[in-house]
Amino acid sequence: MATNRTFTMIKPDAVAENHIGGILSMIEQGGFRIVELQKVALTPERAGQFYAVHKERPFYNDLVTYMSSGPIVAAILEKDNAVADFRTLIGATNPANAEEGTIRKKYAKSIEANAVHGSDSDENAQIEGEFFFSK
Ligand code: RTP
Ligand code: MG
Repeated sequence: MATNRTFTMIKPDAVAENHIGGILSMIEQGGFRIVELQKVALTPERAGQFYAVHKERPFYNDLVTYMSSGPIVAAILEKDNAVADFRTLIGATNPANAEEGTIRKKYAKSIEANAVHGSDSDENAQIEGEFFFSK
């Protein structure tokens, strides 16, 4: 089951600019089924917890400030090969390097305000999904 699921967030910039519908539409068009969906605001503490893996990175404090700057949309998605296929659909972290047809190419504004999150492994998809949606 877990191998067919991934976790995503629509980040604060994309929510603020009314791109929830456009992004969810690209996700569904991409063959993903939305299993869970929730709009929620992260406190700096929760955002810091979510991205704790990046604690030592130079962009960590900015990232926490950004991710708690406004509501996000969290979702669990289902599809064969979900984690890898979703990373392909969202495109490169830096939108300058994102391919045509990807969510970040269309909606990301910068390497930080890059519209969406996608889990990077089955294990993290499980952990991140449980961070928002209790089992
Ligand atoms: P995500 O985890 O959000 O799906 O993004 P990702 O795997 O493509 O990138 P990652 O290396 O995990 O970085 C997490 C998020 O931190 C912000 N970031 N800012 N200023 C910078 O150089 C920088 N680098 C990364 C982005 O919001 C990135 O998505
Ligand atoms: Mg990542």
